[in-house]
Amino acid sequence: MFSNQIRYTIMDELECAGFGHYGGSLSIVELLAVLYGEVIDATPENVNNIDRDYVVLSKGHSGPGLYATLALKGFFPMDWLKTLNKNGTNLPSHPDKNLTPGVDVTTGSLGQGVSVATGIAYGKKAIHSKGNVFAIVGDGELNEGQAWEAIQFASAKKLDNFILYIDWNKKQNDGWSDEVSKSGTFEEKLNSFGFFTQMVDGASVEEILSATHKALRVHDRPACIVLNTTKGQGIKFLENMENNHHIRPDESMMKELKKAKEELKALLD
Ligand SMILES: Cc1ncc(C[n+]2csc(CCOP(=O)(O)OP(=O)(O)O)c2C)c(N)n1
Ligand SMILES: [Mg+2]
Repeated sequence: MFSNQIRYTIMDELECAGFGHYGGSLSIVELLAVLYGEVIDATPENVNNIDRDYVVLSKGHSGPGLYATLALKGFFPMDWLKTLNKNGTNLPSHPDKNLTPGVDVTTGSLGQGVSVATGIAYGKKAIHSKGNVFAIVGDGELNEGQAWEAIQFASAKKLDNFILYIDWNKKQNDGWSDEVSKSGTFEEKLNSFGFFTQMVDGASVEEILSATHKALRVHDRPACIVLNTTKGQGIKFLENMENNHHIRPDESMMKELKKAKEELKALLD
């Protein structure tokens, strides 16, 4: 399964780097598998085609997840993953469109990616270009007011070529999202902002795929899919860890992570 390959590759890449954003990279694995495995038409060959689909990873700290996916899809050599976040790398911890083939938008400053994504969707409409824009935003990231300005804009302009995925993993970098800032229910909220909104199990490739197909059939408004996920998804040891946002594993932690990686490897063979 593509999701297992992505998850294994993330674990390998971060092990090599010695530290990184495990939690938020792992919670979007199933989504990345659906987008790059089943839905979007972006390939290394059609990067210059304006009619292609765009993906904006607004929660840019999950770059290792995107890199694993792009490498597996042949956008750049798998070897590059060993250079994650090292001096001179093409894979900085947060995506940079000028450095990494397949990265559509430079992100990392939270909140901004949603604005850029709606701008691309609006631009596509203006020049009658085909293709859709898929944006991935974090639940903590939605504390940023700028994201809501973009959401209102998408609704006003009826951007039905825009799909927003909210990675509702309930945590941000320094605690539970609801304890940092009360967001309310994303599903109700996005509905009230004029989006066609669905909520799915974010660990289910089937549910994400079917919701995405449904969203693509909506032709009068933008769509939102709230992904009910777990931070550190798919690696029990990490799911159970309180602070799993950015980890620099000590020796005993590394042992656990290596064990989890080997278990994933068995699923690939
Ligand atoms: C504008 C801005 N403020 C603060 C940060 C630091 N920061 C990095 S990740 C993060 C938490 C993000 O939480 P969430 O969006 O829920 O991401 P996930 O749980 O998916 O990792 C913060 C505050 C940032 N990158 N950009
Ligand atoms: Mg979160």
